[in-house]
Amino acid sequence: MTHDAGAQAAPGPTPPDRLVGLPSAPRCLVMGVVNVTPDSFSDGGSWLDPDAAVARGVALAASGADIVDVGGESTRPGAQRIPAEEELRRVMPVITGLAGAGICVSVDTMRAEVAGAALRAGARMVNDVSGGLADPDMTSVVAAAGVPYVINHWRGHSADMYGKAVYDDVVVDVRAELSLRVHDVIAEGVSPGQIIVDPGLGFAKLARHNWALIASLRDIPLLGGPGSPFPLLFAASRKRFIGRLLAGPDGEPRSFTDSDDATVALTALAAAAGAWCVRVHEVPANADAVRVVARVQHAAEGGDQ
Ligand code: PMM
Repeated sequence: MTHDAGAQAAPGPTPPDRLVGLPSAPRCLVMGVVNVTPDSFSDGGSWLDPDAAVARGVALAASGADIVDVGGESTRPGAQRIPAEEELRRVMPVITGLAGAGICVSVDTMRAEVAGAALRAGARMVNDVSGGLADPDMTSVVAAAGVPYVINHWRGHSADMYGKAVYDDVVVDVRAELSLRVHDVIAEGVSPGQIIVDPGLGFAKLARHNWALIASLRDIPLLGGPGSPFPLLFAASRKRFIGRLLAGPDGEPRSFTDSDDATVALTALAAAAGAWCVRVHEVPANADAVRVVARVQHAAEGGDQ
């Protein structure tokens, strides 16, 4: 697959026949994260209590999140899987509470059983970091519900993913593998208009792979076939490669919370490159950044003439 240099996903509101059920705005959207886990990268343990998690999701929405992403299984490097019952126990009260409060909820899960329960409780989209590879029943659940579906680039579970971080050309390879997944899930009944793609920063990728993908972000959604270019979800927030870039003189990586300013810089770059949505742990500065980018894009299109 070749790079389509110069092409980009068009900015502006989502067309009415795409991503049905989700908010739409003439800017990049913002997805706030609530990890209901004891061990996620940056916020593990903070929102394990259901009431605290619901309050966090409400606060994220109040501070500008268009969507709140609720996950119950950590995908940090080396993480071991948890039983489905435990994942359900963690996320269901939170999804029920947030959806009941009128918030647009996304469920971050690799399991069809969890996705189905979350959708029945009011979640409006499925964010599957495995892109349907972890659970063969996932696509039929998503297809039957007709909801938007995030296909994240993934090569295997977190326990051993770095052994799979081998690419000839990471941009070409990620696009080719995403393209295959998109083709397969469409063949399994998912509507092309409900597909969102994500380059999967940190998933079977070393820091240099993440930077190369970010440098070619405009090319990622151009996968050919029905639905292309696809809306792109960008999820760099607080990931380790940012902390490593910002390491102090002693080589110690910057902490997760102290890399939030760099996350905002990446949000601005992603929005300017046509990202549909950014997934972030701290919302306000990112919500400002996407508005600034949209205003500049408006001017660039001659909107001030
Ligand atoms: N990363 C994490 C969790 N969910 N979802 C998508 N679509 N893309 C990602 O890159 C992604 C994700 C892990 O990050 P966290 O534990 O800090 O939330």
